Amino acid sequence: MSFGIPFVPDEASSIAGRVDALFYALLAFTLLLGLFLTALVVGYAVKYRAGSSADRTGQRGRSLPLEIGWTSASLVIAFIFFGWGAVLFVQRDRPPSDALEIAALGKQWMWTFRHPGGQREINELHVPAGRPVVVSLASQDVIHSFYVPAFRLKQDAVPGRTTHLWFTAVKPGRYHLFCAEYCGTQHSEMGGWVTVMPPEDFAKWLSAQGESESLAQSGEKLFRALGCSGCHGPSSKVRAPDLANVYGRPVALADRQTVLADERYLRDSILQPAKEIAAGYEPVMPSFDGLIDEGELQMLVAYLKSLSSERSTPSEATP
Ligand code: HEC
Ligand SMILES: [Cu+2]
Repeated sequence: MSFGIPFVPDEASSIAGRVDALFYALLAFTLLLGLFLTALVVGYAVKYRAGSSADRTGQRGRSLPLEIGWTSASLVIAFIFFGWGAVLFVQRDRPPSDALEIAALGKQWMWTFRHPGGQREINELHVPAGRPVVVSLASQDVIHSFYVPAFRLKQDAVPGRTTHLWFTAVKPGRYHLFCAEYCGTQHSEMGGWVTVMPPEDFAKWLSAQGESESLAQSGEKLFRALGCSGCHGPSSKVRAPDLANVYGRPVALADRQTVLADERYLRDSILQPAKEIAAGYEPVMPSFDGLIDEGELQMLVAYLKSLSSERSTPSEATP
């Protein structure tokens, strides 16, 4: 639905057409309303111009049906647009569980990406067409925003948490990637390209990147290097929870609450262990805040996720 207008970017993701449909519907509606109101303004200006014989006594009074009519019509129209937008919002917020997971890290002033197989890219992201991809976004410093106009998608990368953006690219090509949040002096240079390839070409590209350690494998090495395994490993002297299968499960906390062990829980357990203590354990785990960077945190979380059978892990989902 680009109407052949050149300044509109390609519709390169499965959601782009739907975003545009809503945008153009809103545009058309506002235009019609604007024209209608302009017509009224001009019409009345002519009718009540100085010297005209129009009735100015105001005796015709109000029309109740008319007032109720236009008020409820506006309400209905507002709710239609609200519902339409809400449905799209929910769709763009729920990645399918079989999506290819790519870890993205924003830092002043570049985007770095890591594929499930460990392949790294900087300011370039290669993805297959026709397959859902979820980009998990973290920031090393300030707020950045991952923005691909051709996908009609934008998501902030916020320090201290992981956010997600998912898409199914539908059209092979090369599309601009931007940082859409002012993030310092070289903000305007923070960007690059997303290259969408037919699945066969993508598979070839991926294998041409050479053998590399997967994200989860890097995480496993860190898990040993940082001494996590000293407490969480099988031969540990400290009583610490077994982390196999922790991801995706409900965890009972010492304060009798229960939380789902999602990505948020894993990262908080590592950076702020005192915040949520697993029931039945002593709060002896040290915080790793400041000792590891965001990239290392992504690796650790990928490793912990790979220990879980609750969900197919990104590395298993690689073609
Ligand atoms: C000094 C021992 C010790 C070290 C080192 C340690 N942990 Fe822990 N960890 C614990 C204990 C004890 C708990 C349970 C109490 C709590 O929730 O804080 C725990 C809890 C956790 C949890 C929550 C588990 C659950 O079942 O809810 C995660 C995830 C975790 N640790 C990951 C790590 C990672 C990753 C590292 C290394 C970067 C690490 N731990 C290093 C002792 C340790
Ligand atoms: Cu930025």
